[in-house]
Amino acid sequence: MLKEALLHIADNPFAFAVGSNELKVRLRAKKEDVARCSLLHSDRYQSEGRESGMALSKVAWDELYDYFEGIIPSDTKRVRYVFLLEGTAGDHLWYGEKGIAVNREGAGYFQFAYITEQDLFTIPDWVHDGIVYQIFPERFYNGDPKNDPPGTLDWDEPLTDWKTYYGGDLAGIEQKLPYLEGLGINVIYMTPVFTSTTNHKYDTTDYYSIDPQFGDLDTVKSLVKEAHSRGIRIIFDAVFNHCGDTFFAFQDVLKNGESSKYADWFFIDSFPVVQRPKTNYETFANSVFSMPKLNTKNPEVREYLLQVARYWIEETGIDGWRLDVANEVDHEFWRAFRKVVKEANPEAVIIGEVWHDSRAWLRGDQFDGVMNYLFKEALNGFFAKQNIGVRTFNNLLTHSRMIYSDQANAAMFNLIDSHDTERFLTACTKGGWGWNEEKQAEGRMKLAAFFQLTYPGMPMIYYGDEVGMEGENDPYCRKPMVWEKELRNESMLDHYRSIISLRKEHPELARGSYETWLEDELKNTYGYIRTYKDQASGLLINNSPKTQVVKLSFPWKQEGDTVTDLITGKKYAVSPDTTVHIDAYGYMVFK
Ligand code: ARE
Ligand code: CA
Repeated sequence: MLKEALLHIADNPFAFAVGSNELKVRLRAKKEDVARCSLLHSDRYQSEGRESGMALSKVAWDELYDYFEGIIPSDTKRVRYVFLLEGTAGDHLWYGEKGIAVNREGAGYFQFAYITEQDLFTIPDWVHDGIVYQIFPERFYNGDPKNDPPGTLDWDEPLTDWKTYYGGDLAGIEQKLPYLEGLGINVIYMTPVFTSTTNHKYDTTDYYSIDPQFGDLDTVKSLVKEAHSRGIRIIFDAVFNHCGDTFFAFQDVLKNGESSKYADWFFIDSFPVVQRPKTNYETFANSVFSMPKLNTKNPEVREYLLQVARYWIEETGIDGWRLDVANEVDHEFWRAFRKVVKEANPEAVIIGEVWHDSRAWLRGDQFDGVMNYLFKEALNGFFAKQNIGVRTFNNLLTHSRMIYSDQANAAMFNLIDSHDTERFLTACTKGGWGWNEEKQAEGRMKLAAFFQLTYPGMPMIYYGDEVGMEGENDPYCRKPMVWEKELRNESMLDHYRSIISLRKEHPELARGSYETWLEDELKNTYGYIRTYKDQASGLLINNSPKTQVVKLSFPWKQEGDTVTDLITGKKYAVSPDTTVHIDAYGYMVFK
């Protein structure tokens, strides 16, 4: 065995409690190097020699490594364990805190001292069944023309730049709840709605008021109440990294300079404050003068923002927050934020906006999940751009799951695009195999949506994707929602509706574990198994432009059983040489 590749740390994400009396452990080894992985465990105070044994299973692999997992039960919550590995060459090694050794004494033990209730990473149960719909309110539906800002364009006028208004608002979202309920989603995440000077509202003027273009406090209350009555939860966007330059505190600094009592709310290099051509204060990104960065080290700022977080939950009953530029705000602030939010509503969810490895925020003390851009990158490369194959696709997904605990993986917002990226269908038109392109792009988009809707974590649908909207990067990914039946892609909409209801009917598709079933680089076919309690489904996708013949084995079935493809209803007998034909860009679900 390659000792250098073995890795376990008695800490998240290699060891994490999944219940008050259950510790999940994960071990990494060189790929195809370890034939069997087991461990001995006991209470930490137990005398040696009285440990229980337990086998771990291989749950995933990527380019270089295999990953093994198991759940150690512990009545006392105090866990001591040592791994025993058997190499594919028949050699044995022990692995504990002291190191890797051929004899058990040389390895010592790993210790998970105590599973404290306070440190347990808990996410609301509803999250496991969450299907999210992202709305950019200015562009979803104009429910109240009376609040339209001057110069509002007609809904069907082409979008030509990023400063225009179309009149979308909260009343519009409320009026379209029946549509969303029919689609099958059960969570709405909307980009910011507080008073601000832009259409995107990421530059907050007033954290305590709803932008009059969108509505007011009553409009929100009514929306939340009506959404809740339909089983739909509402998530707000918290822009706490920066405010708008129209925010009262920054205005005071602009006016009073160094003597402003808000001077320390920001990061100002010198006085007087200069906004253009280059700011002498920190902002979002590079010198975005309208977005001064907030100093969350200052207790007044911290308290102010925490009160905002509490106020909207208590006042309107919203179900959580998505956190803008979350990785540029200090961890201490987010820890305090979690306390406030979960105290106000233990069922609320917290989703950070972090585009990269987010381990530092996903230990149970800050966020529940993040906007899963690692997932997006994998799907974009595989289905849309077609510049990675099955193996790389699997490697990227494995990596994105193995860096997190189960809880974090379940609370991900799994997106394929957003208001900050080109639309997925547009990305699909840029990849592929060069013939019959339009049809293919649609087929690949549908396949990607199928995968997104059958993967662990919360699928997040960006408004309009389900009706075939296209658009390049910001601002063209923010065009007004297409509502006319003649203009929308009905076949795409049917597809979304049917895969969403498939996910709801079969709990393993939402709540189940995930295992790679099959990866065929040449045929571009990929399979995965989802298992939850006594339910299992094997899913097969064909990411190639032609029909493929695939030989399948069904490890969760016996020879002589039958499996049914839930998509076509067709039955197959389980035998050592069961083969199936799968259409170009087709998908099958065997149960
Ligand atoms: C506007 C224009 C843009 C123009 C930009 C230049 O629309 O066309 O390029 O100004 O200044 C909001 C608005 C945007 C607006 C922006 C600035 O929605 O329309 O852009 O404010 O006024 C990084 C951050 C990530 C951030 C993205 C955009 O890490 O947090 O950049 N996303 C959030 C929101 C945005 C919002 C803001 C932040 C600001 O979701 O909508 O923008 O409040 C790599 C990097 C990532 C990077 C990503 C995208 O992957 O690793 O860190 O994300 O690229 O650039
Ligand atoms: Ca309006």
